[in-house]
Amino acid sequence: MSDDKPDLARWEAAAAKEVKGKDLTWNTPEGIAVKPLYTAADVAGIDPGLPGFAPFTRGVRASMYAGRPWTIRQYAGFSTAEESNAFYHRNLKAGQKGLSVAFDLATHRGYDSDHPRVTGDVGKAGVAIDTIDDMKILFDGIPLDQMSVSMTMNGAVIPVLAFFIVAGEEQGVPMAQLDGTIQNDILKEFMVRNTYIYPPEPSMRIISDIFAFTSANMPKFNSISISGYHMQEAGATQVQELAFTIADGMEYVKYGVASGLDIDKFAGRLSFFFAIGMNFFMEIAKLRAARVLWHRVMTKLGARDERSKMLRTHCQTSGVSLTEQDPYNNVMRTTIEAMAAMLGGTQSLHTNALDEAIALPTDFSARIARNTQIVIQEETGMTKVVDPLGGSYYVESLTRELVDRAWEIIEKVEAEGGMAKAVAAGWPKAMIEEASAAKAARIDRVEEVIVGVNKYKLAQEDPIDILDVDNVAVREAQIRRIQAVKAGRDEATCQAALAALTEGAQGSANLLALAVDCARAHATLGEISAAMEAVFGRFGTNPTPVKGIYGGAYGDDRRWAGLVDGVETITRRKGRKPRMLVAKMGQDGHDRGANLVSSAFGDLGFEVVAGPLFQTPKEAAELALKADVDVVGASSLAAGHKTLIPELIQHLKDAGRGDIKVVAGGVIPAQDYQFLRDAGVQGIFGPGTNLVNAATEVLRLLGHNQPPEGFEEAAE
Ligand code: MLC
Ligand code: 5AD
Repeated sequence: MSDDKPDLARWEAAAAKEVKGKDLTWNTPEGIAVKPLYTAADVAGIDPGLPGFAPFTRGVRASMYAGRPWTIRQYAGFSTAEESNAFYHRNLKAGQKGLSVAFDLATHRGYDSDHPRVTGDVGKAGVAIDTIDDMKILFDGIPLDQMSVSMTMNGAVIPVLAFFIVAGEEQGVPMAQLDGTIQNDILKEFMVRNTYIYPPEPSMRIISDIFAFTSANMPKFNSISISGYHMQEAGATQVQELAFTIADGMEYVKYGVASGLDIDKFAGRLSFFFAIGMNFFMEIAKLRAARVLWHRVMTKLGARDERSKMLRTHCQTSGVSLTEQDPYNNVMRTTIEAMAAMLGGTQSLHTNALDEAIALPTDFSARIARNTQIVIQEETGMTKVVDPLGGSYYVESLTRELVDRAWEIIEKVEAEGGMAKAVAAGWPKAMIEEASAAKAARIDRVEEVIVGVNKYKLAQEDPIDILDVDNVAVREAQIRRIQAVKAGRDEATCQAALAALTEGAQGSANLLALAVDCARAHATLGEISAAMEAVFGRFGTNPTPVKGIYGGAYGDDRRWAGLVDGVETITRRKGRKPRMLVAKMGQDGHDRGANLVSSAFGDLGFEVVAGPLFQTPKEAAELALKADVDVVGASSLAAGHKTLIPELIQHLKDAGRGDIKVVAGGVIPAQDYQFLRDAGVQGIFGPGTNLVNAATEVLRLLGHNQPPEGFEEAAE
């Protein structure tokens, strides 16, 4: 009998015969060679231990979801505090368990709604919060001693946290009882998300001040949410996301310790945040690997308390994995991702809505997203067993591989002096952008399938109902409230509190403590931010698009060569290369799309002017004129397009350069296309646009009408 027992060699032979010798290894974007079969041989020497015990591979709690399921925490916010508050109440009534506030971009960047730089942004990508009055309305009827509240805020973290503390006080809840999380993760902002305000050094000081304040006064509050989410959204591989997030965490701990805090006094309240994309097992292994890595790192940094070494995390299903095309497919995608998050052992989860690729959720799409989690928790029995994949040959082996690969990157970061230095040097951002360009090329070349986008496309898309926020009306309402607050406050007290904050920024007083005084004195978010900006300054950078990755993926592809020819033809005709400004207007810092476009068009032979972030339409127009471009590509991912792009076109016309073509790309719903065309936009490239097709369109606009012989639209 035992002679008959098949061994690995026999399996290999049998499999090779079935597939006629084809290599079944899957080389993932992380560079991991995934084999078609894992066996006991792959987990030799691996002991994942038990849940609730170090190094927490199998979860941070002994009973995990069998004891208490993860928190259903849906990120939301739009328009005014009143509207967002009503939305929260409806969601909580329908089974959501924790709150998570999305602020608008004006708030993120420390501007009041009446600031001239934010006309397109107010109330659009989140809720507008200018004063303590707004914050009180936001949590009206929500007991802050019982409800845990996450606030995604990084740039304007000091005024927002101060408003939250004072809103609690006014509800009669002392700050010691406030339960929740503030994102407060600035390093990843400099790398990928871009809602910073101040330069890196004072930004890091702000984080240490928050650690000091919350560890002394708010024992239930998680002082940071160290986020890899946005790295994956920006195109990072899972290994990059894992490594840079853990390395960011290490850096914050080192700064906290350097500021004089005892590591075990604050480290137990650090939390994490990861994206969960479509590579199901990789994501499960990533969360397990993250816990192992954090335990290792914190032991190294001298933590003694086990709580300090325990990686607790929130997860969000991946926005970038969802599509505008055939959008109901997004429900399946989100379900798969939610399952990966729970099988990986997350503490809290946001599931994206099916309209993610084009708008903020409606009541309908929010319901389906929320119910995705409720169905998993309450109908499937999946929560009854702790870490049900523990011991899986594949998952355990992948977990170890991810730990090892991320560790290599972490060691490189450490060798170069830590993440703050690495971020300043720029190489993590460049690494992520290279991964992003490679991924875009894989999708555009259909080496990676996206159903409904590059394969199985619908002949006709039916528009779905989406949420549209009237930013003009919201802005007017906010301005009225700012004026009322300013008229009703004791001006001398308010100005004294603001002056004290400025003085504190010059010295070493705790900025959050001083900002709480400002909030009590009814200073606005913009005023509190400006009081620190007076000392710290405001930070800005210029994008540096990666070269050769997107174009390089095309090799001698004939469509690509045809486009390169087209660019050369235009170059000969004009006596110079065609020039394009890739413009980012408003406070929208989502630059993945803009960076990709800059890279791809640069690789084609365009002279690309990668415009700085946060321009006003006037500034973008001035840059277009100065650089004498032929075309402006306005990239918009935060819904400001209907305000900002028409203004840009008007400025160009006023300068007598209506001949400069303007195209728009990004998160632009089909419902807005006609509006933009009427305003003079000559090409619109929505989510999922193949860059080769977009380039063909732009060349046509520039008068190059003949696609080369044999040319077909890409990705048919
Ligand atoms: C949990 N508990 C248990 C248990 N499980 N007790 C007994 N048995 C079990 N099985 C206890 C915990 O110890 C804890 O108490 C309490 O229950 C709550 O559980 P938790 O697991 O800590 O969950 P939660 O409160 O939800 O906290 C999760 C978190 C936190 C630690 C990850 O930081 C968080 O909620 N983060 C959310 C971040 C977020 O939503 N971000 C949105 C980003 S959106 P105790 O006393 O131990 O605390 C974004 C998009 C953009 O960023 O704009 O770009
Ligand atoms: N409401 C709900 N979800 C939001 N997201 C961003 N802003 C909001 C909001 N106001 C989600 C999207 C996006 C991710 C960063 O967060 O899923 O991809």
